[in-house]
Amino acid sequence: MATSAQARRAEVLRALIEEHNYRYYVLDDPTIPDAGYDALFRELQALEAAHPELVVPESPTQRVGGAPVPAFGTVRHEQPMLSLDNAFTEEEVRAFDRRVRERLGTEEEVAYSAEPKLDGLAVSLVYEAGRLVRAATRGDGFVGEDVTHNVRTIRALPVRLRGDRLPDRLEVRGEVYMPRAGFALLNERLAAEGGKPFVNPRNAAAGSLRQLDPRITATRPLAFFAYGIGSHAGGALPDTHSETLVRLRDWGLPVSPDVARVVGVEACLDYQRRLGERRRALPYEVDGVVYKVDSCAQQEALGYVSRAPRFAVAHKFPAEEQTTVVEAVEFQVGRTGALTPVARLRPVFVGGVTVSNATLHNMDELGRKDVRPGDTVVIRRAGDVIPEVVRVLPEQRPAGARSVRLPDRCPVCGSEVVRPEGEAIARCAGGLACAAQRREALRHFASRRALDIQGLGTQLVEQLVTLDLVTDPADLFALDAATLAGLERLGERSAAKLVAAIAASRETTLDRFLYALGIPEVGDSTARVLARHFGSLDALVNADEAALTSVPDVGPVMAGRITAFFRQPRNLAVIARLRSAGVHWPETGPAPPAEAPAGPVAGRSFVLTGTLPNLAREAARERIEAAGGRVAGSVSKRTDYVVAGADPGSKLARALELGIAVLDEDGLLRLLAGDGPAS
Ligand code: D41
Repeated sequence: MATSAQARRAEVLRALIEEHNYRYYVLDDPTIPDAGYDALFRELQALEAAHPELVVPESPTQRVGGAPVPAFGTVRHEQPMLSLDNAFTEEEVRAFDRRVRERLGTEEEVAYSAEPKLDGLAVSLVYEAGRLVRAATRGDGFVGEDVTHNVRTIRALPVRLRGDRLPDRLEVRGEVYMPRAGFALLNERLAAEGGKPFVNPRNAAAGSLRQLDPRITATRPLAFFAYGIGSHAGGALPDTHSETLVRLRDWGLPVSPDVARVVGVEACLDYQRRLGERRRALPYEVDGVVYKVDSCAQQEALGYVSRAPRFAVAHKFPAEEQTTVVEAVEFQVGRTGALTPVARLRPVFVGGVTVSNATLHNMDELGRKDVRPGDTVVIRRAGDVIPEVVRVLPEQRPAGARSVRLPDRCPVCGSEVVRPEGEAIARCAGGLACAAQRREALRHFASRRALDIQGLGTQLVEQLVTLDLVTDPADLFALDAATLAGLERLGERSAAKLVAAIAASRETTLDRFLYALGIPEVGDSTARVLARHFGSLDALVNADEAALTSVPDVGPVMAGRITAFFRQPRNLAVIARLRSAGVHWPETGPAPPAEAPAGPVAGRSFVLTGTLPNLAREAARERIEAAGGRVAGSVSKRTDYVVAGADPGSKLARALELGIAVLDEDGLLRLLAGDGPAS
């Protein structure tokens, strides 16, 4: 038997852990490092293991999930869970607001609570005397499934409410969702285990919540935001919805930090536009915003139509996924000759624009997705990310649809196409004899992070290459205004401006110049590292593989690419011509032996991928460097941390493959603040 001191200690530990959970999940303001939290948790676990009678259902240790259930029970909601009317345009929202004011008989502007509309699963949670006793899915609005055993594993959700003025019985409504970062990690894990990935965070949340085995749910990164109260008994509630949300937060329930009280319909629309701009950087998926009349008295006066309240409306963002038909699959040739399969689509409106092409990345991806001309496919365009084919709808495949083969010859120049054994990427062997490669090399050379030649856009490059005015980047510096003014869509003024921009680009920096050369594998981060390390172009050109691999974050593959590039006489000739055309940069000479970096992440190597919710890429880099770390362009065994935001790329997959620690923005900031590794 546990002593009474041990029982008291268990209760203290539970309270401490709950307090830290609240600070972490609800206030987003943790006060102890993860290691301190873990120590408390382990102490409680040990105590409970030694004295099983101390275990209570609401103990934080019970979040790992109990025994599987044979089937879901059903739950009849005390108050039906209503649905929301949708508005797709600003006009529809203004019409909603007019109807509200007519019914309320007021000319005055109405106050609304504006909230992100999370793309998850609506649930109802019943708390009795502050304890979670029942959790149910929305179901058909009247009867849902009993998912109490699974909801208990969601760490963001209190199993015990805190604070005072608690009603005897409280039914909380909210959305269970999966944050994007967790979704990406889950899919990577499922793929590594040979499982089937989920198509989007919503499906992942639904699939995870509807598990018969709560031990599986416990491993899924589910989260929760409360958006209202269904019914309650005992105790008074606030008079407005926005105050209700504050009350829910005080009771320990997570509420979206992005809710706002706004007055009048134009402020609603403003809110929607602003959230729309942040949409892609939010840590969770939203499919719109919800406006709710803020005053509870006004809500009641407005009442309901059939199954939706008259006091609320969902203003949807344009859908990010749509289906359409693949009309053809063609191959595009890139800067390094890589052949990229591209689906030509029947035009479709998705993510706010009309899309008629989507990349299929490479042959492996094409094979995996098995996209064939004639197929009906799901297209996704999130934010300003390039549209992609998510998947084929196999049941809609027409009979006789033929799979796509890699062409033997480059579709642009007719040169041979080679695909080294085991590589995903097939390349045109034509080099600069291929107009597509010339065009892409020029575009890259002029791009923002390279020599940043303003006004040298895609169409202009296309003309310069087609008319054979420019073969390689060095030819750009021989162009004169008279020649340029003869081109389509380029007047004399723009021609003169472009000549000036080309001239101005002569003065550059070594890292920009290196990046502009388009050495395979060398992105802007690597170019920066190389420039700093070698200090002069000649030192880099003469470096052997051993000298290169001694540079932090340069591995043998990259070193091989770099030496191969500088062995090519054609590349050296282009460099020589660029220099004699006047392209120059300050040469600093070899970097002094680096001072031992100082700071919380001294000497640690980071790779950034995806869009972070708040920090721009440059800002993240500056903070990492200020804390003594460095940022590399690619993931290798020597990478210490990968920082992943929304829509991470292959770098995240590689990090997981290599077992490298992955951080989100929060984790990064905590690490930089010296809070110890948040893994
Ligand atoms: O974020 C959401 N998905 C959300 C859903 C929200 N923020 N508020 C909501 N409010 C309601 C009312 C006004 C009817 C209580 C909702 C939903 N309903 C809802 N979710 C699924 C069906 C209805």
